Amino acid sequence: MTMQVRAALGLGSNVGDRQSHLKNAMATVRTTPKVVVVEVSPFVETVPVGGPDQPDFLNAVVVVETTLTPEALLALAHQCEQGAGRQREERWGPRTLDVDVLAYGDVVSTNPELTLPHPRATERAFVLVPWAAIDPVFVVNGRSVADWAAAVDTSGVRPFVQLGED
Ligand code: X6L
Ligand code: MG
Ligand code: MG
Repeated sequence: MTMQVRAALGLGSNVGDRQSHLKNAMATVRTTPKVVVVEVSPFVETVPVGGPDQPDFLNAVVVVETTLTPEALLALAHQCEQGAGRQREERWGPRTLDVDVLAYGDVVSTNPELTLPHPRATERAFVLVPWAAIDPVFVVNGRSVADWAAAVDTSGVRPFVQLGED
């Protein structure tokens, strides 16, 4: 029996058709062997944090159950980014699609290529608000996602109305 691990992916886009970039990434994740999407958050429109002046982001979180290793899940994240045509770019600058592994079970890793949990996961409202909407009880660094979300300034996060959602 292979371990099913609960993991969370953070998605963000602020270039081009942001909604399509997020939906296409979700479709890629859904069709990947050994990955089951168990929750998809509402989309939120968010004020950029860090980096240069840039357009507002569309952010979302996807919770999966997977038997992929953390490294394979990171490779899937990069595959999603490449599918959106992400280019080499300025650090923290605008991007068609960013997919981050926010957490992989209770695994802690200091590997700079894949730090787990994600170093900004517990402090960024653009991650915590959508994540808390779908997996509030998940524990990160000893506190629930709901508790982390209650501790951040959420003024830069607003609901995004997805018209024509079926
Ligand atoms: C000082 C130094 C203060 C660095 C903030 C914060 C850097 C966040 C990078 C920082 C600092 C980041 C998104 C974003 C980015 C996103 C929204 C990052 C990486 N990605 N803002 N900024 N959504 N709203 O997905 O998170 S760049
Ligand atoms: Mg990111
Ligand atoms: Mg990233």
